[in-house]
Amino acid sequence: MEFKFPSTDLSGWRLKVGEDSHGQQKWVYLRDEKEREAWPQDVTEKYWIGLDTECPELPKAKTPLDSARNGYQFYKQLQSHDGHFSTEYGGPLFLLPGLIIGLHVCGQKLLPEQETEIKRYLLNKRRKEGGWGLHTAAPPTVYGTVMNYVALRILGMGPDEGPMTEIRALIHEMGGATCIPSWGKVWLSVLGVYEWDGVGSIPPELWLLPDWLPFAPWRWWIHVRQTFTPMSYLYGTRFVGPFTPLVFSLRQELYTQPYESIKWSAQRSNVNPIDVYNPHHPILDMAHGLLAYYEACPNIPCFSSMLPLRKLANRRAYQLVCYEDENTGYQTIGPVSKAFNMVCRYAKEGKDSEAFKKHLSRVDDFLWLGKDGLMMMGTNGSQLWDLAFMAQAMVETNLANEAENNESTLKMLDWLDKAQIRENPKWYKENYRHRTKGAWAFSTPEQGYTVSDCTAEGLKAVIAIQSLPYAPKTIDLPRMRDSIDTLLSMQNPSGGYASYELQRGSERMEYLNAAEVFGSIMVDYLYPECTTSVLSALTYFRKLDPSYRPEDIERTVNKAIGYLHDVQRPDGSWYGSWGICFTYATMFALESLGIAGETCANSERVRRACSFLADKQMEDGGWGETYMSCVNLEYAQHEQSQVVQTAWAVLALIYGQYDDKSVIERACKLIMSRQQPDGRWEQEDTEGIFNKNCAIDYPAFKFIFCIWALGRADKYLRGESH
Ligand code: LAN
Repeated sequence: MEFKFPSTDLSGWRLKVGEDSHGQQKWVYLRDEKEREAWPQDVTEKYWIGLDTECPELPKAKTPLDSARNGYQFYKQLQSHDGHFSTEYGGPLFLLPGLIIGLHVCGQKLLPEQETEIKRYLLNKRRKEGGWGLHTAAPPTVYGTVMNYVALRILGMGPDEGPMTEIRALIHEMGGATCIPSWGKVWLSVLGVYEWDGVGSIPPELWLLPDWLPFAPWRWWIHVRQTFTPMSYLYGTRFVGPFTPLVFSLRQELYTQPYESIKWSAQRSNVNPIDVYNPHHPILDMAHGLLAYYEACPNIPCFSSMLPLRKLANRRAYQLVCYEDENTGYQTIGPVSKAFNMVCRYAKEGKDSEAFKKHLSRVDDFLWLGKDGLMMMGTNGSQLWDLAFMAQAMVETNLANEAENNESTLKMLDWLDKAQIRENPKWYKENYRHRTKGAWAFSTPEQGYTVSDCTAEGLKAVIAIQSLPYAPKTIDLPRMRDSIDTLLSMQNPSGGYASYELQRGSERMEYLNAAEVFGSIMVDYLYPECTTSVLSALTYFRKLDPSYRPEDIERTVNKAIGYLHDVQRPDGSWYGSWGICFTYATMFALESLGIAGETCANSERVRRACSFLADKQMEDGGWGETYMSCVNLEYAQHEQSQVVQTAWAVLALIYGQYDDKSVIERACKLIMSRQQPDGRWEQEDTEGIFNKNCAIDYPAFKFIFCIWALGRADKYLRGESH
């Protein structure tokens, strides 16, 4: 029988915004025709699902500003009633399987329509080589292929249905699931298709260590410790879900030898080299070797006295899981900890507990229906991040002053107002959190994590909109000062800024990195992107309110500039860790240096950075870098120019006041030539990255940055500098 790709009736899907908390977005399926009629699909829904939006053709753009205006004319239709622009945030392929396994072991199922759309997504994202990689742009690995195969099986695909036989053959060809990376080993053990004995120790006892120890976990990067904590609880309690027929079947399907004959203790550091970005350091393997003795203690009668320690440690890890849940409205910091924490709460408190129910009620926040199906996003959205840039672009291009855009701009201010975090977290010191008062999070205030550059861009957006003659001063000075206090609290001694917190430990902590697929994750590193956003925000703020902490701001600004100078590469560029890559970071660097007064006219560094970019312009006038730049730390040329990177380069050159205007002119022509008659730009290659090795998409960037660059270029080419 021929295999039919699963799909639901796409006209039944709607996006609900702000139902449970500010900025929340979740897709719901209406089964009833009457309901559908009462709540018709809008442009936002049709656009993201890939249906015809029937948007009108706009007058052809003659100038870059016309083109920017058309771009916003289109993009404005994707603005929600609450003011933000709901956006897909996909790319990573290791997130959905965690959620699917997690729900399965807790005896839960998503709605049938959600399941169908997830299957469609996974099958659409399968690579021509036959499996899945770490993210949609990468070739297959054991991690991606095994985890997504398991997800499809849990979702009801038969072992030989459609492409499953072929996928299984690939898994066997790659050595079977024994050599899956460590996070995969953990999920498979939770499901009962791997043995905990095959997982390197994840000791919750680390949470009993005194805080002064240089490797104590509170010093780790927040994402790593919030993932480690629930993992260590599940490991410490050796949690395994129910032994269903599916579990027994998967035990047969995933391996190249009978399950019972596998020597599990030999698998702890067995990882297929095609998966490895960051090999284990010998110190980690040594620690695991020693810990193996400790883990064996309960089996040796005279050592069972160790058990109380494990019990105490499990209790401590569980307490931290609860703190995190309560601090974030049960969303947790991100999608990995979301699924792990949910399983912990189920394991300890059961399916009828309040906590577990609250977890379930916050699953949909992470799911997004795109044109290829339903995915799990990198976060519960990128609400603040997209909106903050769009707001600044609107003001800097003057589009915000055009009457037809006033309302939309004010809605953005309203969103920002409600999105600022007003207090520190409930479990602040108890959960080793950084302050949040006055901050903005990457997504929503409920998720509630301060990010240095999100706070900075949020503040810049507020300052920009509130400078408009028609805008109210909704966010008053005391509230801005709160966010300045947060920003000032986040600078590291070298002048640089990390992402969520101060850098709390030595970069040598990387010796303990057990996640073979990611690099540079163990502590919060310093990033030019984060530093530049803060630098720009402080510079704008002190013009607005020169009386507030002037010496502190002055010192912080100077140190930030010093840091940026220090990390500029000899070729003039900056390395980007969150966007691709040198083009991205160089844009941020030149923006903030420009605001602080450094341009081509007075700075050799800025001239060097501009020449770096100008040299990379392609024949057709565009720029294009692939995510391999981030992986290999070396500029990797894309075969095709990309509108987003072209826009970044244009902005960078304008910030640096580069004097060869023909370079900018050609770039604008390219961006304009790619604009569709209704004002949109089509999606091109992925724009973002994290942990050196995992690409992540920022589909709103093609609107935001093209509009921003074209609008600014229009002025620049006409000789106005601002
Ligand atoms: C993000 C997305 C936004 C990003 C920027 C604001 C762009 C950056 O400048 C600071 C760091 C931050 C907030 C960031 C950190 C890591 C995230 C949360 C992500 C890349 C989105 C997904 C990723 C998260 C770690 C994914 C889950 C995977 C694990 C390895 C736990």
